[in-house]
Formats: sequence, C-alpha cells, structure tokens
Amino acid sequence: MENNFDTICATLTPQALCAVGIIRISGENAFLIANEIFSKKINPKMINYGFILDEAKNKLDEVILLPFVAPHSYTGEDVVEIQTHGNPAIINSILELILSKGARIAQRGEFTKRAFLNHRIDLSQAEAVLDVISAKSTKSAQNALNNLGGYLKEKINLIKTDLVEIYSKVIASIDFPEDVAEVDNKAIVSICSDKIHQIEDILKNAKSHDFIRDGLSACLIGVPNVGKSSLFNSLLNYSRAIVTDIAGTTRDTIKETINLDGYLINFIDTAGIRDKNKADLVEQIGIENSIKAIQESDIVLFLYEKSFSEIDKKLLEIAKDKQILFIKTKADIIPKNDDINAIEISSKSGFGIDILKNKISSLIKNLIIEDTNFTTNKRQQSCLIKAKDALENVIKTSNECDLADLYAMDLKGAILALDEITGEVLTDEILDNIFSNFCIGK
Ligand SMILES: Nc1nc2c(ncn2[C@@H]2O[C@H](COP(=O)(O)OP(=O)(O)OP(=O)(O)O)[C@@H](O)[C@H]2O)c(=O)[nH]1
Ligand SMILES: [Mg+2]
Repeated sequence: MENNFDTICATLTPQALCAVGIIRISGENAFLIANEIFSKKINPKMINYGFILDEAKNKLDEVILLPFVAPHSYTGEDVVEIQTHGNPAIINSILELILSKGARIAQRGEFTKRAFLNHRIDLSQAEAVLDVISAKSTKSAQNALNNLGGYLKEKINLIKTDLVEIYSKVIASIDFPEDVAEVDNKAIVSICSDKIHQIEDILKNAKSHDFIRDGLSACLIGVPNVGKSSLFNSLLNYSRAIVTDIAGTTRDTIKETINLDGYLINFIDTAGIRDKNKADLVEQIGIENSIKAIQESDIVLFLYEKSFSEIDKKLLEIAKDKQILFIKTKADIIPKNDDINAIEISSKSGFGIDILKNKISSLIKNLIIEDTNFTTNKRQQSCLIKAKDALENVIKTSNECDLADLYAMDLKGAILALDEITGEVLTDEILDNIFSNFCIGK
C-alpha cells in the first residue's frame, strides 16, 4: 500500500488536569505545521524546548517538542510530539491551532493503523498494542508485549513458509506439466499434517489465552443463607453484596473481578437455590440465573453449612464438568462434618479465606498452560481454525483423488487464512472493525 496519507493529530493523554499532556502530529506536513506554531526552528535531531505561539504570537504554553523523522517513528511517517502542561484548556487551544494549519483529528486507532499500513508492524502486532493498553493483569500485559515484539507473527510465518513453498511447486506442476514434475503426494500429506499439528499447538493454548486476557469465572453456589454473599464480600475485601439473615436476600447475580497472583478472576454471587415451587417469581428468575452462572463458570465454589440438600445434589449434577471446590461455611459457629473433603471458612472471623484463595490460585494455574507466553484473540483463533480445516481438506483430497487442481485451492485457502492473521489479505471492513476498538490517540 502507498504512503500518501494526510496529516493527523490527537492528544495521547486523558482530558483531565494532570502534570503533562501530549499531542501527536503525524503525516507529511507534521514538521511544516509544527514549525509554524513553535517559537523557533525545530532541530529534527534534538529534543526541542520552546513555546507554542498562536497567530498573534501570544504564548499558549511552554513545551518540549520531540521530533521523529520518517520512517523512525510510531507510525512510520514524520511525527512531532508536543509535551504541554496537562491542562485540557491549553491542550485544546494548541490542538485547534494545529487543525487550523491543515491537520485533522485522528480517528480511533489511526496512528497504529498507519504503523500497520506503512509496514512498520504487522496486524498481530497492531492488535497487541490494543491488548497491552487494555490488559487487566500483568500476565496478560506480558503476553501482549511478546506479541508486540513479533512472537505470534513469527509462529505464523514459520507455518506459512513451508506451505507457500509446496503451493508454488504444486502450481508450477499444474501450469508447466511437461517441465515440472508432480509434487509427491506423501510430501504434501506430511507437510500438511505437520502444519496442522503446529496450528493445533497454538489453538490448544487458546483457552488459556482467553483466561489470561479475560479472566476465569467462579460462581458461588449454595442454599439460601449459607453465606455466599458474605464470602463474596470477603474475597473482594469490601461489602459489595447485601448480607442479611433473611433467606433469599440475593435476587440477581452480581459479578466482580479481582486480581489473584497476577490472574483475573471474575466472581459471581448467585441467588440461593431452594425449591422452585416455594420461591416467588423474582427469586425463580434468580434461580434460573444461578443455573446459567454455573454453566458459564470455569470454577464452582459449592457452599454448605452441615450437609448437602437434595437441591445441592441436583446442582452438583449441573456442575459436574466444572472444577468444583467444596466450602464449609460458618466455621465459627458450626463444627465441620469430616465426611466431606471441604475447605472450612468463616467469613465472620476471616478463618480459612487465605487458604481458599490459595486453592483457587492453584486451580487457575492448573487450568492455564504455563508456557503460554503469547496470546491469540478470537479473530486470530478463527483464522487458525479456517487454515486447519483447509489443510485437512488438502490431505483428504490428495488421499482420495490426488487431483492437484483440487487440493491446490485448499492449500491457497490455508495460506490466505494465515495471511489474515498477519494482515497481508484484509478487507477495509475487517481493518475498520479492528481499529475502531482502539482509543483516540493510539
Ligand atoms: N456466624 C457466621 N455467620 C455468617 C457467616 N457467613 C454468613 N453468616 C450470616 O449468615 C446469614 C446469611 O448470609 P449471606 O451471606 O447473606 O447468605 P447468602 O448465601 O448470600 O444468602 P442468600 O442471598 O439469601 O442466598 C447472614 O446473617 C450472615 O451474617 C459466618 O462465617 N459466620
Ligand atoms: Mg446472598
């Protein structure tokens, strides 16, 4: 793609009073515009200190100006960044001045989109920028940083290189049957199987990637009054849910997220479940929501006081494929029944809460593949599945009828699906969709 973009600008910092504000100008007129508003000639090789002056040469602010000459900048184009005092009124007046000189306000993600369109980064790296900014845990940020460094890109390119090579040979043998020998069927099957395994290796980690980025869900289940909301509040360390001694206090599910040892965990407090016939309409809806919460959760914290009720047993059946932790509540007033292997806690005294947190933390570590040091998002995962399906078709077709024309199409399909991850084949619609999730100024 050609680099013929207009000049854009935006503030990179929040619209709030703070120590410093940063404005970025990017595009072919970045230096021209900056020179018109700066108190002296900009030295492109230095950090410049001076003033921003309006049309009447009044000082708008005392600033530091950082020049980046293309292609050595965030966008790959000429860029000027102006560090102002962090006052929205000052920042806006400087922005207006820049706009009056012919720049326009950047759209969401437009600086990063330009970095991609100018081939400074590939699409997986551009998406990683968004992931780094929006990461809610250190682990998630670290993985996104690895992608930003090109980790996923290299993995995908490794798979692609061999496929492109074999595809070229297949096409050459179709186009020039007299000069180029047919590619050995066994070689095609072997390369495709090998690549399917590599794709599966990445996809195997997909669930872990989702856990690291979005967190795991853990719901608290048990009969009314067993102490779910009290434990929920203890885990969060503040009184988020209402606690009373009236059975049926919690009517709706409440979700809150905490960071446990660097991993996100989304706790869901649910309505206590009792016999549906005895519950009023609102409570019945709450009960249905609780069943849904179990189905959507990765971990189920199953609370009881003395023993399990008939309803508990039915719920256990619903939760049977989940990681379940049994929790015996109210340890300060009710002695433990040793028949059940449970963690004993008291939300009143705090007894057992740290042990429970450690248990949850080890469960998370079991669920997450530890060598996951990169990340894939849903879009990238669906491209990988598309590529894998296409390669499976290649193997099937080449085994069944050995028609090069047929499997060549699927080979190309697999390569194109991988290209979509790194951004070599993309429609404007996909691009707009990806970058519209960014914030202004990135
Ligand atoms: N002594 C003691 N009382 C507790 C403990 N945990 C909860 N309770 C009390 O048990 C009652 C019910 O607690 P909740 O946390 O509201 O119970 P729940 O399971 O959320 O109840 P529902 O929302 O009605 O399903 C309240 O009076 C709490 O103060 C505990 O560890 N020790
Ligand atoms: Mg409750």
